[in-house]
Amino acid sequence: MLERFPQANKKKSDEKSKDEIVEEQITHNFDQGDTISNQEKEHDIKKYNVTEIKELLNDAEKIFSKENNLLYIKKGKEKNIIFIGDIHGDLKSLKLIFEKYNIENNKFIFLGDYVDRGTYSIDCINYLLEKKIKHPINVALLRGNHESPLVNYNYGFYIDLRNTFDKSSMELFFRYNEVFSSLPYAAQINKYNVLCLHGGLSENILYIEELNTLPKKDLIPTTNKLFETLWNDPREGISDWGFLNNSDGRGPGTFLFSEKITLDFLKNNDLQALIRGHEYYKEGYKFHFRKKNNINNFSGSVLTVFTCREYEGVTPSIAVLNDDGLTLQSLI
Ligand SMILES: [Mn+2]
Repeated sequence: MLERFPQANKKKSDEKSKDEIVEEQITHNFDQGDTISNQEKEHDIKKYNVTEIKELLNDAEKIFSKENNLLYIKKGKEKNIIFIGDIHGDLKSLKLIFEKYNIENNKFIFLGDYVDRGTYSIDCINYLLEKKIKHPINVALLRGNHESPLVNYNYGFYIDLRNTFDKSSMELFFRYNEVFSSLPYAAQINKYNVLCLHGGLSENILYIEELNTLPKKDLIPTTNKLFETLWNDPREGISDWGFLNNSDGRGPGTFLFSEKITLDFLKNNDLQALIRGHEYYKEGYKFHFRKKNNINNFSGSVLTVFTCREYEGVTPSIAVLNDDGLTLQSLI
């Protein structure tokens, strides 16, 4: 279960050091990816050293510490609001987004899961933090369930840090995760009354303002309300009243939420729709449940967006919302 990609265990090596064997035991034999020199050839982006990363993290943390858990995004003169699902170390998707859409004229809502699984976790998170620092109003970075040390120790990010920074890796690992714990949990888009978050609705959150009462810097996270916000999934066909225990799926403490729960929640909070990431769909997106909004081309009350190209057979996608309605675009 704890593999980057279950079908992508490519590395074969006859000679393994003790360290490698220990790491493999921790990480269940996932592919360790390209070497740094290959990454540099492939992607013309800034490679940060340890000192520069610490500065980057300090600068980003100052911005995140001023943001509420529930971000309020105002649509101003920007042409589009762009929603980006799980990135998981996919630098190519990230670069395509900013090549296609000028950062000055659009707003970008990243729905979490920046590290783990894919090849370029460190590059992706550094690139995103750099964008956030330069354009704090136009870029929102929400927290995903992989922005937690218990997850990103096991699914690739920690090993990438080990491979790249050796003795500084543990210090960086903790520092990155401190900063991850200061990310906002959700965002509301004023003009369209859309709520964005990584996972889903939580049984114990009836009103979105409750997100602002949750503690910041909740590293693990420890509160059920936040844990479920980062982990839960919508699911068709489950009983109307509720939340179905998903221990067998994603593990203890996670739940599936129904159409009725969603429609009641949207109504109580005067929202039109929910946009979230967290789930892989081959098409790169999926609409869930009956439509309860008047947004053009939005054919459900929940939209899942998935943007990482490194899953087999996926069409990585983003969602673009403007006054004409919603469009889903593939990043091929
Ligand atoms: Mn996720």
